[in-house]
Amino acid sequence: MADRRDIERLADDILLLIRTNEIQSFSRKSLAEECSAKPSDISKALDQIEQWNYQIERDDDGRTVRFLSAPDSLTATEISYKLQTEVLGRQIFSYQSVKSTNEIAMRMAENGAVEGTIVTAEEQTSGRGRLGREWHSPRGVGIYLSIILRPLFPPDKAPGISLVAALALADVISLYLPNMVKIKWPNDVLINGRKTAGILTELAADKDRIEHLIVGVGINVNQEMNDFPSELRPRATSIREALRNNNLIGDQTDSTGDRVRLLQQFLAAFENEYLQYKKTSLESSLPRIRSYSSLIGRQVRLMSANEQIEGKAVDINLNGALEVEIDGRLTSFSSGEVTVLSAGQT
Ligand code: BT5
Repeated sequence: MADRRDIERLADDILLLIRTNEIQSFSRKSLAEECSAKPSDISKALDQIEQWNYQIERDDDGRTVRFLSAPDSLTATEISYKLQTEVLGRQIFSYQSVKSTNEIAMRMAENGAVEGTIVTAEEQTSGRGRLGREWHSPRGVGIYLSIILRPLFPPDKAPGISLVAALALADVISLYLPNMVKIKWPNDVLINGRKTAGILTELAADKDRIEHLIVGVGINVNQEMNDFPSELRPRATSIREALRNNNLIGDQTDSTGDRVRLLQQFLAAFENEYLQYKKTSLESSLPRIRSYSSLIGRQVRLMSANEQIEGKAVDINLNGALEVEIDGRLTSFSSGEVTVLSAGQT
């Protein structure tokens, strides 16, 4: 008699078989043969597949089976299916509810997890932003992802990674919402001026060597406005809201943002940017980062660890620092919190 783990493994095998041959119906007999299993276990495995919220077509007497659709769940099976990356997602750990995926990834990295390991969750109860702030992470509607990297470059090159991740994200979101996406240096992605995604890069390093680097990415995908706490509503949005506000979907669509696909697209885009960044820093990506920038050319107030300045943001340099003209002199900042002072975006 097969135990639960055996049934789950069989369900995985069947799933792979029927979804890679989506147009085909399979008889239970052929599934049993293909998977070297007993027909009675096939029924249990099909029940399991349905419990995982996959849609399958089982004819009346349950003799034939066909794959219909996968749930929009951030499971390792879904994320890895047809994932087009070499490194990112080599190991995938998917959770239902965690305090913070960055916290888990940091612990895994300390215990030797390989570069490219990713951690995802359907919900975070203490999602982290920068400087002790919170990332609102309601269940099932967003992407909460942490990526473990082990680059050989020196620690002072780490801050640029947030920008590179923001660039990958801006490119991917722009596939759905062309010309509406901006990057607010150093780590925010905005749609029509509202924050849609944030990046938190955390680092374990000594003076000249990075031990590991955790890139944490939170993306608002399917949130309705009511899903945001009231204080965030004026400043936040989700991809779904933006699509609807721009008449790119109807009100009735119930599953607009395919989170799995978006996550896979982001991982592929970020992998390319990361490999490029390791080779040439921001050299090749800077023109695109500049063109997405919501700050360049604007009068800004910047708060960094020990000062507050006002000036005109004129550029982002090769290290990813923001160059601000203050009383006719250029100063560059590698981190900080920026408010736009001139009319328009915040
Ligand atoms: C960030 O910080 O934007 C980085 C967010 C990183 C979140 C990811 S989720 C996966 C991984 N695991 C974690 O624990 N964290 C990472 P910061 O720039 O400090 O922005 C935080 C501010 O954004 C908050 O103080 C709010 O004002 C606002 N905010 C919080 N949740 C938001 C949301 N869901 N959408 C838009 N804005 C939000």
